Amino acid sequence: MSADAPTFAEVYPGHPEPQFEPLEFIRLPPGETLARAEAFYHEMNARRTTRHFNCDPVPQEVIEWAVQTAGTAPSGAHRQPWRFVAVQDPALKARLREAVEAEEYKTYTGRMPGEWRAALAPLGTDYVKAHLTDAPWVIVVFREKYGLDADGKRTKNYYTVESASIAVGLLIAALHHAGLVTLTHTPNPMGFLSELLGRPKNEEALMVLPVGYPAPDATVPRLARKPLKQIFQVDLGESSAGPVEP
Ligand code: IYR
Repeated sequence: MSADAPTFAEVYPGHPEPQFEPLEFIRLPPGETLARAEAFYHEMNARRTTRHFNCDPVPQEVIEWAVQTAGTAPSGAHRQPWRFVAVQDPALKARLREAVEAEEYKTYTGRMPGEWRAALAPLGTDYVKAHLTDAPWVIVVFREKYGLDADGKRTKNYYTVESASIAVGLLIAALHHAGLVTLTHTPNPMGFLSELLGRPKNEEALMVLPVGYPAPDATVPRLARKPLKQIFQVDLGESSAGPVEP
């Protein structure tokens, strides 16, 4: 860094110095780090998205811990621009399903272009969203597009899609770790979800995740995950990992 690097006061004129505290960190022996990295991969690789849920209850506390895990995600300017609305009321789930299916019906029977249809054919998804009423919980994730201060004035948020999507990733991992299944569902358009769940206009639904236990006869599409060599490159690709294959 050059000697004439700007000071904090020059970069952030008029702002108080940020407050720092020591990082709490336990450094693991390298062998344990490797073992944990591998074990976590195996745990997460056992996760599957299924459309077939049963109605066995899941305690609210479990959902709350998973949402707290999601809330540990990093976010743009630490704005934490996410809200998790957990729906368990059967009547509300039924209304949610009805509204989702009305949109999805239009998508699947009309507006879905041929290429998209071809991409989904191997997964066999359709407009019938029984999981929205079968699963004991449906978590609707909203991203806070902008903040509202006490006077109702808009405050800017940053990287809200990225931030809320990272939180969803952690949520999915937490639910799987807890022994539950979920399905990432992205109804389109999503506007009706704000109205149905009484969310303010600064929030926009991002994803819908039914959560619960799989039905005894649950199935999943037969599919393979891309191997490491297809998703990973080290440096310029001359290392043992080789270049990412097209
Ligand atoms: N949102 C629709 C369609 C859909 C789109 C993709 I891309 C998927 O991977 C799965 C479904 C639906 O939820 O059915």
